[in-house]
Amino acid sequence: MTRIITMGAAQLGPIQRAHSRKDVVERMLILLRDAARHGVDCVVFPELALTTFFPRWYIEDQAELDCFYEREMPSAETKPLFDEAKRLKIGFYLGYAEMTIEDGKTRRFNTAILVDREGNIVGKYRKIHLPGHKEHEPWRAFQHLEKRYFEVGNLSWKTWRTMGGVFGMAICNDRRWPETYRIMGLQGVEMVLIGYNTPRHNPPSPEHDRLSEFHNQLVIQSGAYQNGTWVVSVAKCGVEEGCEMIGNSSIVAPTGEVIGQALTQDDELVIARCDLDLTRSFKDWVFNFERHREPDQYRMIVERKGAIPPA
Ligand code: CDT
Repeated sequence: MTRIITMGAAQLGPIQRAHSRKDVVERMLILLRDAARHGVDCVVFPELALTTFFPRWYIEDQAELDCFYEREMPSAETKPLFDEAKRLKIGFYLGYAEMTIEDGKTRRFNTAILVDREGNIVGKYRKIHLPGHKEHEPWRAFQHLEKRYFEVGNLSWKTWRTMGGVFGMAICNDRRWPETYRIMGLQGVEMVLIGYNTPRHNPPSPEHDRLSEFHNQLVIQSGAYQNGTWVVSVAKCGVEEGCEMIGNSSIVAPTGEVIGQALTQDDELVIARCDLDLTRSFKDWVFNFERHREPDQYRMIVERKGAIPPA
């Protein structure tokens, strides 16, 4: 038996600060139409896909900062993307900075939505692992102020039955943490969608810079295999406002193998036919959670936050 879904990793090259949402949506429409020509069912756009990666700057003026957030989805600027995707019958994942009012309080999240092939928003995820720092650290070549500009996501990781499979979402730094995949694995996920912005240079640990692509591959391939799921992981990349971000957008099979990968650091569409039933032999045998997991022995994972080595 096969359940094929054709996935498109819609990598975006750099978005400079001067680029408007309209400019970006036009680039997305080009990728979307290319996807349609190749019979793609669902495309994945990156994290914070509508603007430049603004956490690289310490911005004190709240009004200036707020320009990077979306107050509604779709908005007048993003509606053409929703309309065209619906017309072409293509689902999509879209990452954006969300500003919302909940219980009379303004809240800001690093968010992704999943839209089905009929144009309905079927799922929302708010990034949980926020990397970087909260205060201005002028010694850095550039800032990484996600901890300042976003709250920790409050929706956990869910999965949704849509487009013929069980879909889940994560955002960028989440992909480095095994808990991310396992929580979706425990909900039977078959297709994990991830968008990212990964600067090559990490100021506190520059000795890791040369390993950026390797670490990217390592985590998505292991996450896929250990949970018997497909992973489509998509970059915004290239040199954005003087800061280089890695590409390497990938489609990974439940075998752990990369079956499609971007070659550029620019707008690029990577396509793969993904058989959702390829998840079965992993979910039924080596990673049959019901048969082999021992949750009683894992209590420390939720009871302890930081490592405490023996005395
Ligand atoms: N956007 C994002 O989460 N980027 C991080 C950079 C880590 S270094 C602060 C990532 O994990 O790729």
